[in-house]
Amino acid sequence: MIEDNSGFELKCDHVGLKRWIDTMVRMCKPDKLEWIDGSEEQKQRLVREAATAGEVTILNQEKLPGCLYHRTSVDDVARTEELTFICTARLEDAGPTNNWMSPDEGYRRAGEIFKGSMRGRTMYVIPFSMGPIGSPFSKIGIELTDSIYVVLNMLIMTRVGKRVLDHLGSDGEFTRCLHGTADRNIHKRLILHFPQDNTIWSVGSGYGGNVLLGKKCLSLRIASYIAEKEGWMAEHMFILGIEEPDGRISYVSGAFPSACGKTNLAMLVPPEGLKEKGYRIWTVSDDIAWMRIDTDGALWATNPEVGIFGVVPGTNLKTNLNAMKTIGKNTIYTNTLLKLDGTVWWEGGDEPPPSNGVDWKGMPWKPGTTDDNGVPVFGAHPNSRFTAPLSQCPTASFRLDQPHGVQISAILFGGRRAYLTPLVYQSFDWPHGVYVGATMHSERTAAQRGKVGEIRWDPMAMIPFCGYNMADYFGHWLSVGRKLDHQPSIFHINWFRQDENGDYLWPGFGENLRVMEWILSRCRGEVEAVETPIGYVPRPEDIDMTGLELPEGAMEKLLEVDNEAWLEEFKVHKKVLDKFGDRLPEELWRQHEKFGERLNR
Ligand code: SAT
Ligand code: MN
Repeated sequence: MIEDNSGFELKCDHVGLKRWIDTMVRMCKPDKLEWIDGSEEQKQRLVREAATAGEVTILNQEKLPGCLYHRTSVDDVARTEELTFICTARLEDAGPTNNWMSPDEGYRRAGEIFKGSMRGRTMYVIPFSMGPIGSPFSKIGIELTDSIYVVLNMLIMTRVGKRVLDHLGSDGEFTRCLHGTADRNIHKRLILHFPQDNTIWSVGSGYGGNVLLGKKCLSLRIASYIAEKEGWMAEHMFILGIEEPDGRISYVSGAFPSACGKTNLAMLVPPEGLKEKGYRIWTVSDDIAWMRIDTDGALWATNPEVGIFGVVPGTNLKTNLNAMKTIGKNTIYTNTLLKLDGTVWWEGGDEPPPSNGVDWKGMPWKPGTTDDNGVPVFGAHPNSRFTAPLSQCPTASFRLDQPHGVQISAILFGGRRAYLTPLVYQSFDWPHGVYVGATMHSERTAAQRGKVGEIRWDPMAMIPFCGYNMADYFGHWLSVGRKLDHQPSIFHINWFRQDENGDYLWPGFGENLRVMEWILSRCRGEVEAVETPIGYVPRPEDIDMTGLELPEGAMEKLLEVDNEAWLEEFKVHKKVLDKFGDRLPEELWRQHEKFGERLNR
């Protein structure tokens, strides 16, 4: 085994871990090995090295202290779902919504790309914990990577270093995460998950969602598989606390697809009109929730991460004041525009475009720049990202390190639908809520490669992230519901409904608190609602509109349930549920039938 002579070597007496590293070293053939201990000293050295190598740019330290800039390759700017596989022994264990490869083929194909790919490079060993170290919710991973950018991001996104290794001890369980940049070639890129081996292999990419293996790969794909076995839930959800003046805090979690506003909602600023009510918002998570049934029969949730990997474009003081306050220091910007003064700029921010800059592709850019076809060129990629410590967020919850998490009162499903789906509705009960989640559709965003705007079925916002057969995943949801003595109510929301002219009917952002208020009143049984075939919809007068004027008829339109249109959607539901054949839990067909009856009544 090659030695770590970086001066940061960690003492490790975990034989299984050492043996695995040894095998990976023999395959990838790095020149050096370096353990990441989590110290500031080591981080600073790595920043200097990455800057010298051109892997990151140190931004203007007066204006953006501790901030770095990075560009990915042009074809490596979002998750590549078509190159992401679940490698289980049997195809049916991955299910019809996942790309599948046999473990043998996966190890062989990726192994060929990994082979010798770290020659001349350093392999970093990152011991990380998803969740507070030692909490019953938490899991440990070890990521091997040849990218300093990955190391620097993992240091922000997860709990890293010696304390994790100490907790792991000499025989603790951990997820084996191997990442190699190789030559960042899309034709030699594979993101492979081996749930049965608790292993992840990612090669040929440098983009966040593909390479920060603690995030989607471990915390959702591998964790969802483990969670089903162990009886808990790993979900693509934000967690938000709403504190009322009497000090009572209610926590809500919600699953929206990538780039549909989880981050904005998780740190919302109460709108002017509701200021008097004295709400205070607490951000627990903006992307992932691990949830457990506790001995009190309620559902408790933690955020396995400690950082935010958020979409930059569109972020400004009005849309997300708290994000703006979070990303002014110690932040890594990826694929934004780089200004000549060493700061960054993006579309939809607060500042006017600079007269000159370098765009996300590394090309000179000025306002009005177009490509060969005359199409305007963005300065920042639409999926450009910031990586920032959640602790810097003014609304960061004081319970982030609570090993026990927070108790969830309501669960939200949501997405982008220009038509059809009302602003908010409540499911009749837990099994109906599971049906709502299992059949939800949303418009595609820039967070995944593919055609933006196209309507995509995305059950529980987990379609790209469920590590096993989704029929079994729905069954698991139903079973968790049966075990809960205190079931959270399940709602569906849509901030993106449009009028005939394509204008948004709802202002969104901070105003969404008005909808959250209704949701909490429903949870407490304080307010009546209108029963419709899809669920309970608010009476317009029950949404507090103090200080917010909507055009005449907009609220009615926002809450409208168009029976004809839902009958069409009902047919689509059948099509998606049919994909699972016999494996789909009977209960979902029962829900489907009941839905049909309600629509035809
Ligand atoms: O790219 S990530 O998967 O990390 C972010 C997202 O798409 O939700
Ligand atoms: Mn996400």
